[in-house]
Amino acid sequence: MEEEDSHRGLAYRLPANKVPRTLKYVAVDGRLVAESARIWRNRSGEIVLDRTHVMGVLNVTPDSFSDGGRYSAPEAAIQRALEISEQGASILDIGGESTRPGSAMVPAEEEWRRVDPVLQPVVRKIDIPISIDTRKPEIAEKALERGAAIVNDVSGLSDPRMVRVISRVRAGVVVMHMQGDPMTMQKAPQYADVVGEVRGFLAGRVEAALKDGVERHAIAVDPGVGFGKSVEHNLALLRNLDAIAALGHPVIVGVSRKSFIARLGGSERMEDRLAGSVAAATLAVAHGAHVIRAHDVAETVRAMRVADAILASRQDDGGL
Ligand code: HH2
Repeated sequence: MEEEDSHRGLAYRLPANKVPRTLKYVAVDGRLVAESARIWRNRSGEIVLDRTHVMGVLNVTPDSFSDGGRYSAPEAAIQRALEISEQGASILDIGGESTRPGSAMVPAEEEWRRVDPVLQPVVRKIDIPISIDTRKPEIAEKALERGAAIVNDVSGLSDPRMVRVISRVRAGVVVMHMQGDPMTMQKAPQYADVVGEVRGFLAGRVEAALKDGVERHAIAVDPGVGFGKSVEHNLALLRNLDAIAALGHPVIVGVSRKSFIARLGGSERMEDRLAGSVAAATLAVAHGAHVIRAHDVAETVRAMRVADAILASRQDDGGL
């Protein structure tokens, strides 16, 4: 076993030809579809999907469900951004609006007032790409002007102006699925076939983005765990992520500290949700996720290294 110094510290480096993904081609509706994504391009370069990447969460909000208020002061937020980068995240996701269940939309001026003082200093200080977690094209546009590289849109590009903002500057994008809107989405989420419907929605939004000039390799997809989904819906999506990965785009999954983790893990306390979050992330990766969005960056990065090594060793066995 070869151990190497990575710039984040000592880490086992997977041999380059051993991509720890579980699928190359998969059958969906009786036909073989695209190879699992290998790169994700953004404005500042590309992320090679030869290992699992962690997207570290930085909420500069007073009311986010797990860390609201903790990083609303710009100095605290900038400090946390540096930590997230040092802990091995591949992407920093900055958000100025909570989309937790029951939340109302924040006016654009207020959202920008929260993000603006943090974004530029952080762009200067860290070298990982920054994504802006927003549903508003005007926020995305300003953030991209200030150096963000990716737009993370939990509304799945519902505002047609968003696609133009992204394609104009060749930004990366996360297209996420949500049923309804944050205010009401958890009241009574309903699907006849949650996996098929989420996959169909994402495929449609990807097609629309491509038509409007967004580059294929810039588009990642996210099933939107907890966004208009019951515990059972979340479990079905996590178990069947390979059907989403078969779209041929990088798959992002955000399970970190979400309420289904509390329900299944047996404790509502925020500080008790780490183990369940890592368990869910690990299985998501085994089912085809490429990027894990997480609050607990150091722990998730370490766990994903182990998960990747196990998945890669399966290829050594001829297990594919
Ligand atoms: N989850 C949250 C926010 N943004 N983006 C993507 N792509 N995927 C997710 O699962 C996702 C997301 C919710 O988490 P958080 O940002 O911590 O909470 P809040 O919305 O309360 O700020």
